[in-house]
Amino acid sequence: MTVINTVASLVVEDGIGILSINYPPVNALSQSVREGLVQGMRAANADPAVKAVVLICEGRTFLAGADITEFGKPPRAPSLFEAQDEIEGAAKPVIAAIHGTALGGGLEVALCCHYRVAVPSAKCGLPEVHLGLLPGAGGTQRLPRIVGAERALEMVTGGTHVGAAECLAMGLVDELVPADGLRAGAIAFARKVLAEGRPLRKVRDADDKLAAARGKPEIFAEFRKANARKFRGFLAPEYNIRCIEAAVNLPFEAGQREERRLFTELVTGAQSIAQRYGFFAERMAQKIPDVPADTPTVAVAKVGIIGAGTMGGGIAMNFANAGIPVTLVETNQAALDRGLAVVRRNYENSAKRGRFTMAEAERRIALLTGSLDMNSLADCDLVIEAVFEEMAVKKDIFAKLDRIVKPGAVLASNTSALNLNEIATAVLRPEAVVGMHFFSPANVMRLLEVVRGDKTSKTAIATAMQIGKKIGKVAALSGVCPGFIGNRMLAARGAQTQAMLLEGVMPWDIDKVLYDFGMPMGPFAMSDLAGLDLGWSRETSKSSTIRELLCERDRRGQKTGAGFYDYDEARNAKPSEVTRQIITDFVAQQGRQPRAISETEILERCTLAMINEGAKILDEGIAIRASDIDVVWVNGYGWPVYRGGPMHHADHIGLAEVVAKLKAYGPLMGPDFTISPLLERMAAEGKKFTA
Ligand code: T1G
Repeated sequence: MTVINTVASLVVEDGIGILSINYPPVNALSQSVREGLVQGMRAANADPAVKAVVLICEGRTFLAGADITEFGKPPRAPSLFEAQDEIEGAAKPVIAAIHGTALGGGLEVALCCHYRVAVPSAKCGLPEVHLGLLPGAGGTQRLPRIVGAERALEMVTGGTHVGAAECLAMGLVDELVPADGLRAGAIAFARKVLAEGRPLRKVRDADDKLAAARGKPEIFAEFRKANARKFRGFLAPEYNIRCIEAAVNLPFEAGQREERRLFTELVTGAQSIAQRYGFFAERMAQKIPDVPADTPTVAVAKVGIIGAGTMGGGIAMNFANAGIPVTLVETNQAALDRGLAVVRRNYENSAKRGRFTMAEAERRIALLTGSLDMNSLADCDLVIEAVFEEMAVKKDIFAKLDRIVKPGAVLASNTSALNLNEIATAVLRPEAVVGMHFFSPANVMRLLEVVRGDKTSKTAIATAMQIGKKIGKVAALSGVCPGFIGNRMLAARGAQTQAMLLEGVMPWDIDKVLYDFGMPMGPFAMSDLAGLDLGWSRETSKSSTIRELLCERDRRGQKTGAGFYDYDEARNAKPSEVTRQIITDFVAQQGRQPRAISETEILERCTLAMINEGAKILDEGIAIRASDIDVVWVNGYGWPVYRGGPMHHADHIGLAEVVAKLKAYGPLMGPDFTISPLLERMAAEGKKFTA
């Protein structure tokens, strides 16, 4: 064996050179890997005993992309292009042997190989768009030459990981090899290539798939139109589309130059910096300083959920999707049947949309068992309470669970704001009690706020974080306070939006500012969607707030066809003159003078109030780090990922500027508003939250 460098080696077996990369954890294309590829290919090319080369990786995956930690730093030779040139320009066939996930630059390297084989569990993709980027090493030029323009558009703008079977069908992979025989299978394929005298096929030379799209600009116009809402505010998807257009309309070299030009613009831009920050922030959130990675966890083989309402049913689906059986407990048969029917309908709709087969939907539904008896939860490893947000109800349930559920199980509450420490007083094992706050719709929203009580054990925390990742959630740890991280900051924003209504601003003006900022919906549209009458009753209503006035007029939101907005039968919203009059009259009745408020003020009072509350959350130790706060807001509330999150946004503005603006707004921020001492201190010291 020839050791090429610390991460690469070359073995020659009966005429086949096996160039192997070993750079844990994901064989990212760091400088050492690039060097190993260049030197290894040169050695293989120069060795007359080598008739063909197999490029393979050790560990869990094939090359998983450029080393994201290198972005923003001075480039270090050799470049990825040099490595690709050594492969594509080789005088002998090079075969990529793919397992795990060949992603980004990893797939771009494989596309420079003459052939590609993969095990059935392998996946290929160009997910750079999730980093605010585009494939910058020829991916946008080579991929459409194999799969065609339309499929390439979907792959580069969706950043999806495509399974090996589909890659084979598209021609992205030439052969599937046995799951437990990648190396042998790749060598056998290399021998076949030699025996059959197959050509040194270069993807860059293929043109027939591009010719099919040439002279059809409508392909791109229709794709842009169909995805306008999804791509709203993002730069990277549009730049990816332009690269595929370049592949169709320009020679390879010119197309690659356009790709590099657009890549350079993106990689230095604020959006990609924010999205790369978010990539690492999600992974950092998994790390809890005093709960080490080897903390013992509870193996979760069976889950119990109390409450089969919207949340309970959605939570149950997460576990069924991961193949974990769930027992759903309700208080009466009608509620149980209703809950299970909603779950069934959700699965059937997903199957109808082609997300998976109806057989798969039935398999997941079969993992859900309904019960009216809490004793059926006795053997659960994890029980999640998802009932009405009422402390007495929750404590009663936990007291019963304490008597029923086996020792060692984790007892979780899905409470969105209540004091977990008080809930834990209801049991004799407070160390087993943890918060697992899912976000509605629980089977869709990625965020899981894991709440650590004063007595919560490290095992309970580690288990909640681990199972959260297993069911595809992004977990972030919160301490106990009203609203934890996300809802506490939402309340801080709400104080400003409610105050601005009383200053004469219309709800739709506030919603527009936050929607244009990148939020999926404004706060008032959200309220109409959720229903204005949560916690409201006609008996106690006193026309003392705008919400009460609306509810008293049966304007309770989308469900009644009117709330802050008026809705047509398709639930399309439009500003309401009735609401305008209600607000105008109420403001006058309060003796307030309406004033014009600029869009800038609306945005700043909302976002700076959130940043200030985030600083307090950090200062109180409710959040471990600022980036966890951003993980909460991006994944739980739809803060635009290309703006990083409230704390990243604060750094983008500059903390000194944040403090100066808050001071300038002064009393407008409200009589109870105080600037976070931590924020002031960090601003004075020129520090950043997310350095
Ligand atoms: N660079 C650096 N570190 C990476 C990395 C990467 N590309 N991918 C993962 N890591 C680290 C990650 O931070 C974590 O570190 C550990 O590896 C395990 O990751 C030129 C410009 C491969 C599907 O976007 O999608 O190529 O926390 O927890 O859940 O055109 O990692 O342990 O210290 O995510 O098993 C394109 C990104 C780059 C792939 C594995 N490639 N990675 O998931 O493990 S840009 C990507 C992933 C590019 C070219 C362009 C996933 C994974 P730590 P993990 P996982």
